[in-house]
Amino acid sequence: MRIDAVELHRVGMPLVRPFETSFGVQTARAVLLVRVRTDVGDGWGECVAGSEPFYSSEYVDGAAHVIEHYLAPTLLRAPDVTAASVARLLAFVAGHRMAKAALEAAVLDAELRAVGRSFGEYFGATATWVDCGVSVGIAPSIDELLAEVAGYKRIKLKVKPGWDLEPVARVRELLGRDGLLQVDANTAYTLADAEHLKKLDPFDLLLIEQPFDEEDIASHAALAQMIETPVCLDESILSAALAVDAIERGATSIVNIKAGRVGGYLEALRVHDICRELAVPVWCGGMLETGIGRAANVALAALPGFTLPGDTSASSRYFADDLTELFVLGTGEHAGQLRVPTGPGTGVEVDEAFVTGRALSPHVTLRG
Ligand code: SMG
Ligand code: MG
Repeated sequence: MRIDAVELHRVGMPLVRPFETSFGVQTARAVLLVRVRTDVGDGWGECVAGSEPFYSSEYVDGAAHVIEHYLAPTLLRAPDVTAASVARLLAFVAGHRMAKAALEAAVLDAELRAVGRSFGEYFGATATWVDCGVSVGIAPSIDELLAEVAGYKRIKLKVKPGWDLEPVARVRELLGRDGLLQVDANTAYTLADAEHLKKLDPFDLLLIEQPFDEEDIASHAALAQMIETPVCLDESILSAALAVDAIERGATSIVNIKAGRVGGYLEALRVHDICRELAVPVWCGGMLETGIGRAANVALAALPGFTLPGDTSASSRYFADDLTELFVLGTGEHAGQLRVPTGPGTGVEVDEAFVTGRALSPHVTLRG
């Protein structure tokens, strides 16, 4: 296809409750969306970068800048673009995976809408519903935390030094032995904390996610030797090649897959495929996506290697309203699950009036 224009939209999405992680408290998302206008139709992609470079080095202003000045001009100049060619066309820019992923997703959305195929079908989804977990931020008190954790297939608690053993013990007590429980430290510890982290072993956690620095594969491998709780990398896994390296070094025995973090859904599929070959379970991470990113994540989570519930919560977990239809948990036999969209592209429709009404700044249109 030929890309005629790339639009950048910034939309303010207030959160229904503050979301606290080891790196700070978030009360709203300033979402960067890209729309590609092509000769076969339009497509939308969501950039998962945060407003500030705390989860990773990428952030919204940086992503918008690199798209405007480097990535979009390249796609606009290319005579023929497909989702499968986007990564190669943009490889001359180092890093900036979340920015690249947003463009690739928009191109894929346009491409699939034009032929009436869904993301799920294109990805090779095998499930029609996916199990959902919920990520629970650091809470002001344990009682407030306990009030939050109902209705999902598994609970993930955000932890940091000073907020770990006690909340984990209390939530384990509430869930009982069979409840699926895991923790995410977002790099808040160092290997010097290994003895302390070993005290999590009796709580029978599914995994501990990213206790140490993004670059520190060696310490994760060392920790995995010292504790019973499986170590799962998130921030460190920036590509399929890095996933293989971390697995082979014993630094991760379960992998969190986030398309934005690895540069797009196509690389996410490669992470899934290689992990499946290596018999390493994967699960779908979340970045507080709007319906655009959530739809694509749910489709990804429907692949056969996603054997653990993902951070694919209902929209209402984060937002009172959304720029697409809301994702609502199923009931009865589908309690704690979300249905995989089957409509063309992401399968959700973007409400343009919502995007305009919540715009944080006038949108930018780039043309070839
Ligand atoms: O989308 O449910 C979600 C968020 C899940 O905890 C979540 N994401 O490190 O896994 C993670 C965090 C990153 C986002 S924090 C701003
Ligand atoms: Mg994480």
